[in-house]
Amino acid sequence: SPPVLNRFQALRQLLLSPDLSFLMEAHNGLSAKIVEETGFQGIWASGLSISASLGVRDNNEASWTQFLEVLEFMADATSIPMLVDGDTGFGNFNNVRRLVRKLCDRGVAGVCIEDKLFPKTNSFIGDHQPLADMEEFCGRIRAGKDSQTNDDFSIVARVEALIAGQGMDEALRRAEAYHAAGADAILIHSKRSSAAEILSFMEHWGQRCPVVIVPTMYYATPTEAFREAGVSTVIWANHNIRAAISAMRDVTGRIHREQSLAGLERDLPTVKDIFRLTGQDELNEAEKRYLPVR
Ligand code: SPV
Ligand code: MG
Repeated sequence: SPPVLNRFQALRQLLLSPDLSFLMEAHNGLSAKIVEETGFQGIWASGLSISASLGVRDNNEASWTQFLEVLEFMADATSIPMLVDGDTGFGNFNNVRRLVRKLCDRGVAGVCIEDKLFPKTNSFIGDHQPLADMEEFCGRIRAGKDSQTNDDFSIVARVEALIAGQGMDEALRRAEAYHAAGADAILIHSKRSSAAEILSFMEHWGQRCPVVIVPTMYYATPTEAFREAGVSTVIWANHNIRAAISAMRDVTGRIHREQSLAGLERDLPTVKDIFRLTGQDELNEAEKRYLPVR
């Protein structure tokens, strides 16, 4: 049987394996558990989703340590690897160094950093987002790689050139520079409703290193097209927070209208299900072992 991989090795393998892999968004410990028990091999800890779940904007309004607290709950709640959305790295190379060390400490298998400036703006907002200087961003990648305290920690460099309207040549130039700076994979992002520019990037890039994509806006593209293009990993980036919003609106609206729980109960997971998800049984067993018998 194959050797059991730790989480750092598992993410590395997911990125390097020739098969198409998938990361599913989660934004807290509970959603991370649901992603794991559904059978996903890895978690995307989305900045947008975690921010939204805290009721703030995806503009680094939550501090990086507040973000880290959420990530710690997510990592503790699961055993599959997590790729964390590290936004810009929360500053310059020095902030990236501290971030990477803390993520390694907490069992987070990898971080994605994007070539923009702190405080970041979500890629789907506005037209002309300023990009980081390419050399400066390479320094952030090198500093991150030099700071990882686990050899198998991964840094994914996210290229925002297409988002910023700077064209394919600039996207390829930056991807090449970030790869040379030591990035373990490139995330190429697009806000188009067609995957054409992503597929074109794949063609030009070849297989120089693993490529990660986020088909939020080109959602109608068949997954087979990504497989055929040689994409390493697809991130389903925000679909649990969006599902949570519709589920919460639905139940809150019904209770508000009906002023009763009678018609609702059978449509919801039971309280027992919550106990199961959070491992209540384990505590009951532990109490037998550790509490004095009275
Ligand atoms: C996120 O999920 O926070 C991402 C992906 O970074 S996106 O929202 O498409 O920028
Ligand atoms: Mg993000």
